[in-house]
Amino acid sequence: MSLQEKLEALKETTLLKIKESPTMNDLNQIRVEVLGKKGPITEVLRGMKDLSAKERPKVGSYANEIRDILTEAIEEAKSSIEAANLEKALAEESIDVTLPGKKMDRGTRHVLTQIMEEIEDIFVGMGYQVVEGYEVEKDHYNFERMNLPKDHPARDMQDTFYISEEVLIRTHTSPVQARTMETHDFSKGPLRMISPGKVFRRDTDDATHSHQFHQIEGLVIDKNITMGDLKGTLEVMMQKMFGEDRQIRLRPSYFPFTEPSVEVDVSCFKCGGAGCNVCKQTGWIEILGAGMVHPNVLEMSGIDPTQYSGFAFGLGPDRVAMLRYGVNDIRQFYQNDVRFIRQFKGEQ
Ligand code: FA5
Repeated sequence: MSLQEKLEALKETTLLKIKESPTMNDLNQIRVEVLGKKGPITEVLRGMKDLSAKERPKVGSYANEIRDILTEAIEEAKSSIEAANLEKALAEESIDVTLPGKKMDRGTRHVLTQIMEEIEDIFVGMGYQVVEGYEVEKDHYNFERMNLPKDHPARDMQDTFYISEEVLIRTHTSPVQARTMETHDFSKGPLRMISPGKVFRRDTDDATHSHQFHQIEGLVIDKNITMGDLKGTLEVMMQKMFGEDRQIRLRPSYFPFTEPSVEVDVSCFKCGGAGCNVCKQTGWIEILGAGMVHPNVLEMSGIDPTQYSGFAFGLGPDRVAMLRYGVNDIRQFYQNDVRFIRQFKGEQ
């Protein structure tokens, strides 16, 4: 068999093998065996020196041609294996967009945050500013500036966590009043503020008391502010919170920082006044404390009580939430049991 015939046969058998090779490995093996340094084509090219001058270019170019044909055939076979692999992967990883999606659990704001934001919105709508104070507060602002000097018996109404003799964690949001009053510039208009926040008392935890709870304080100071303004403001608030036909009533009470002081009741939102379990058969629900700011409090904040007057009120959003949702134990708000919390979806 001539060299040319040998090369021709090699081409045919190799092309056949390439065709039948199912994997990249098989193809690589053929490349090494046939086209590699120890392969038959290299051998032919090496043996060229023994050929006659006439035969040499013919065999040489034929061997090169066959090497090119086989190299190309191997590359082509590799490409089609790669394409098939890609095709297979795409088919396996394809996404069925018609399958139902995985439901992501979304958190909600805590029910107390929801109530506080609702109350804030009502007052912001009436032109109040929202002021946040300090949870760690000075005795001076928490008590003294609220007309409760040291040893005043009414300090017993708010059993206090003291950090030092002069520093405590606030027992109510009223110190924010004192701080805001001393900096307010009345030449720019009346003072209308609310201050929502956390407060702390050494109360023994039970169904209606928590040692940590929330308050929202309200304060308005201007010339000629009267009890009528207080009553009208609270009436609007209660109607927005508990329904358009709510009424309120004021009962005399005592707070050292207001004079006169009142307890405010709202007509029962459940029975409308007839008597039920929510209002303990009275038709009325006690909802907050309020009054006209005591002249001493104004004076201590640098406001002339002969020129200015004001009203203040303080309510407990925890108790409001309990009433509205029929929660019978305040401690549930603080236990963070998701089965409880999830019931209050609010706005998402
Ligand atoms: C005050 O703290 C006054 N600073 C409110 C005030 C402000 C009156 C301005 C007049 C003018 P009182 O101690 O009553 O008042 O608390 C107000 C509200 O906080 C109560 O009506 C109640 O809703 C809530 N509250 C009081 N103690 C607790 C407690 N341990 N757990 C939950 N809520 C409480």
